[in-house]
Amino acid sequence: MLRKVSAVVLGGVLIAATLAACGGEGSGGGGAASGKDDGKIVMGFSQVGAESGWRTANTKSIQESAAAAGIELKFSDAQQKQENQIKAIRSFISQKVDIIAFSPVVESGWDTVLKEAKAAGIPVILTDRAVDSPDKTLYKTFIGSDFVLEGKKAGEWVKQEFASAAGPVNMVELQGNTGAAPAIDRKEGFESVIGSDPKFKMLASQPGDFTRAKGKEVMDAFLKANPDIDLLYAHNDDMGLGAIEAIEAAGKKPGTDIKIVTVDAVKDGMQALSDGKINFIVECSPLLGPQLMDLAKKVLNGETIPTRVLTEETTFTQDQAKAALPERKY
Ligand code: GYE
Repeated sequence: MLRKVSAVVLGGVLIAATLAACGGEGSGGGGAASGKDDGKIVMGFSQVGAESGWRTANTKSIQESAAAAGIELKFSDAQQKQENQIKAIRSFISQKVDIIAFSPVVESGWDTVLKEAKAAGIPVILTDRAVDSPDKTLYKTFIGSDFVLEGKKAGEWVKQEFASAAGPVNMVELQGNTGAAPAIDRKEGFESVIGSDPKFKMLASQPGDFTRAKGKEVMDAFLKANPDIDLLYAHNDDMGLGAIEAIEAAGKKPGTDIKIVTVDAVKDGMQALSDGKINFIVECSPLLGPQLMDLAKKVLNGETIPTRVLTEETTFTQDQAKAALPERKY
């Protein structure tokens, strides 16, 4: 690991002076004497889980780019539980890693553990998903997509697609896991475009936890309760793919009888789009690893970095998916 004192000094002259005066704050504060200085950055990363194709690609991106950047990665899979993420972060703090990065499974409830990291002088980078902590000094930056914009793009497509329909357009929505930034924001973005038009009716909207299995189960229930669904908006490809199975099992044609718009554009989603079973996908890139490693190095070098780093993304129609599939990396 890096010598703790260098990270602390770079964090601010005042903090360094305070630590020196307290003799390095006992066991929790690190200090010049702790950890051998082999110049290698150690990053603790707490991942949400392995709920979707997006997440698998994201994990691969982070692991590969850590190796390429010469950063030692301590990787922990939280299996979609916030308590596991908090445990992992506490363990990273006690192992005195140089930097912590994580993708918060839900938005709320992080202040205490983030304060603990700050008190230990360990910088934190949020990747992929945001937290709702009012104290922005608890993390250095947030790198990831604009989920509200993604929801808006999905809504714009729906508006266009049904522009000449007399209405009502009966819609159902599969949300991501409750309380997650992409679930909250993708819903909000979509509603901001569609909500004002009385032609569009949201018949049902429920969490499908970003997984294929839950997407299928919830869509199955939607179909049983609503015989006349025109459109499904799924917050990710995996839930859309699960829903396709439910739609086919109900004897309907996905992409034709029920139009489908999803978010992510992972390979399986793009395949279904090019096969005509999905109608439109809003891209959300999971390839955050290289930027994360770059930012981590800059933070530890004391460089100023932007507090928000946005990912660039596009959208795909069925024809565009056909063209993009051969080159698709995830
Ligand atoms: O869209 C979904 C995953 O946080 C952007 O999480 C991510 C989302 C992604 O499970 O597939």
